Amino acid sequence: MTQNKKVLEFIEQTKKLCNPEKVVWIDGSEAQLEELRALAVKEGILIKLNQEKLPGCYLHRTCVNDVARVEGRTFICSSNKDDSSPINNWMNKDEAYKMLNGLFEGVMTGRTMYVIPYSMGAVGSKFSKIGIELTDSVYVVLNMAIMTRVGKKVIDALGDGDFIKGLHSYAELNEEKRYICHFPEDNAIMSINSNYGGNVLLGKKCFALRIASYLGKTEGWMAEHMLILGIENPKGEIKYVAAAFPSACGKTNLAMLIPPEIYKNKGYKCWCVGDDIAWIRVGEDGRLWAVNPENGFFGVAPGTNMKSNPNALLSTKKNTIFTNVAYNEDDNTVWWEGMTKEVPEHLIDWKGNKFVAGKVDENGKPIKAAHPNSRFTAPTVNCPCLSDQFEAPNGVPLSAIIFGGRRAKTAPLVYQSKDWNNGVFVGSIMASETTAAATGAVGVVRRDPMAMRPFVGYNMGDYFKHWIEMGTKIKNQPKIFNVNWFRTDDNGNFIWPGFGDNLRVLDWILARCEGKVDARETAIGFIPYAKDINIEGLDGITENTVEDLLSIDKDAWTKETEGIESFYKEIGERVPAELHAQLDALKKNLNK
Ligand code: GTP
Ligand code: SPV
Ligand code: MN
Repeated sequence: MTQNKKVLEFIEQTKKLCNPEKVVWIDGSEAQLEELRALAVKEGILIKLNQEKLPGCYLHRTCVNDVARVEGRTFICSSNKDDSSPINNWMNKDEAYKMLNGLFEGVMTGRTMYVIPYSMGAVGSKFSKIGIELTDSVYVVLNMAIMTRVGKKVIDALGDGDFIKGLHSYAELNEEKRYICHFPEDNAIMSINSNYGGNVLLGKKCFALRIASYLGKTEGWMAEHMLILGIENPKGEIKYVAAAFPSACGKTNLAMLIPPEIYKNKGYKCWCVGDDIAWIRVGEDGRLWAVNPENGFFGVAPGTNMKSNPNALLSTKKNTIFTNVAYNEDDNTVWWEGMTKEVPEHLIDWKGNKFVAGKVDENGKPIKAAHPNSRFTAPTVNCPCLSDQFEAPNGVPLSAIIFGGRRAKTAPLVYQSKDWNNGVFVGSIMASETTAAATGAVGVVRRDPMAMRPFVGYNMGDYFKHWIEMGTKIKNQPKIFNVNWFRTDDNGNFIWPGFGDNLRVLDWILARCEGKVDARETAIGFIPYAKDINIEGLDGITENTVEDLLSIDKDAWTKETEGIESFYKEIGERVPAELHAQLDALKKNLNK
């Protein structure tokens, strides 16, 4: 398929190491993919779903110990320990290669090794980058074929150029020997003993964030864990925003937002450019321009329904792979918690057992039919609100950057930073309650700067520095905001309705960008006047509720500054002086 010496050598070396029975090139043709789907069904890897209701759709169940990203077993491997920071895992690169080469030795014996040439970004665009993933997993091949552009056209575009090497084997799915390793100095990724999402679809978090963030630092651009959304006003003008929320904190939902009635009636429309990753560059006009390097959505299934996110649900109606959702025996379809009010009568849960509604586990917690981190892999073309700029080679210009997380109390519904460096500070102090997207405890508040804690490919202090430096290169800087859809009342219920109604907050954000609305300056930044958040047509929300959602608890924020201080300390001495100065200023302002 290619004369590219580096590609051929990579394949030869891997063949020697892993000893596959045969090597199959993925050419990207529908015929080949259809053959692989049939093979996966035959081998019990996929279940073919009702082809009338869900044409081209399949269900996959992972091993029960392999249901999310494993941050504890994810490593940046390089020559210098300082290339990473204490909040991420680092391994000496030579030791990592030695250990991994041991684990990969002969691992594909009797198996097929697939060669997946893939492009992150539209094939041939000058901002796109190419990777080759070698894997023994048909599941990975079929997911990569949705999430990225794959096949011959990519190899042709590569010519004799360079690429990111990716090697994956599900090996024995042994969690004790599971490693997701990144070699930024060598443009290489090695992943073993998992067969789940972000651990193994190497184009996504491994390449498009960890390796790409490192490339971005070296080359002067940014790879971010951000959705990209276009908001069209009644005059037909479209403004774009990018937003970074930690995993399972609402990116896909915001990216596919449907305007509330009163906005729809006025003529507002929203367009999805991306739901998870943004590659961002300074354009010739001095603005920031963002592209979504992916070609599919790997979205959280539970909670997705015709009310919360119809565009996501509609995106999964054809050519989609479902992972760890429940199986509906009655009509050979799928189900998950929050899809419909009524629980179908005959469900098989994500582990393959008969589901009994209301049954609890040994800790008294209700057993779920679908895993909380169950997902759909759906082609972007399925999305009813996909932006016509989705494949624009230069991407879309950003008016605003939005940070946000799950905070039950401290963070207000929305606030605006004072300037770029203050915005970088706001991103750096992001904190959020953990979710099921990664293994470990759920609901614990942890710092997750720019939603990149698990995804930055180098030292977090240097990453902050890169943000500060980018600011000096952007003539027309986007404004930077922070949002929190997740404040709760005394009973633990979310106060803000969220989802489509988040447009009401975006509306204020865009008005601020255009200098059309005043705001109140506070210690943490600019807060809206409650009257300026449009609550027309919202049940049970009054100006007082909004006032409450926007309130800032001085004591909580003072405590917050202590948390930030120790977090900066934990990252170490590379946290830039500019951010320490921002923290000092915040402390001073809170004491005023
Ligand atoms: P990753 O794919 O892991 O990066 O997640 P994500 O950031 O795309 O999160 P997603 O949009 O899938 O949402 C995750 C969960 O948050 C789902 O259960 C949603 O129902 C819930 N959620 C999203 N937006 C809102 C909101 O505005 N309000 C509330 N209360 N919940 C929301
Ligand atoms: C996330 O966890 O942020 C995801 C899912 O988008 S995964 O691809 O598994 O990283
Ligand atoms: Mn994500």
